[in-house]
Amino acid sequence: MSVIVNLVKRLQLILLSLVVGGLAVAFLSNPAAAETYIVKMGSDKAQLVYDPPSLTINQGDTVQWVNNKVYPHNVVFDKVPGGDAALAAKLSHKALLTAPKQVVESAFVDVPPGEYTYYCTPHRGAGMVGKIIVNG
Ligand SMILES: [Cu+2]
Repeated sequence: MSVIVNLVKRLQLILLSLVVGGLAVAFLSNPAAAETYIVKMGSDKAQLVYDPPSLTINQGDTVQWVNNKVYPHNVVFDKVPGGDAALAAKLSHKALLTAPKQVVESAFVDVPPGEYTYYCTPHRGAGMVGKIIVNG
């Protein structure tokens, strides 16, 4: 009788450790879901700015730029970590956006952490510059 009781106890312990282990693996291997952030091009008060001008995101997140006011606007990355010109070009949207609420987006997937700066070609002189900080 005690043999069976011991066996059941042992099986319970094994089952419990499997459940706990499984939960731990599921919890640790589930990365935070990727977010999508919106940057307005031209503030609601029609200032020549990106709103917000600076944005901190995580690797894997996406940024959408929405044509809001006083367009045309565009998004041209000039400085990216490591000075990678190909990466800067890939993230940029040089074509001028002329239609209301037009959207362009860049996914910051498989990119190095650090500061990414960009500007709007027609309004750079007016101070329309932006920054994306990608957390490592
Ligand atoms: Cu602009």
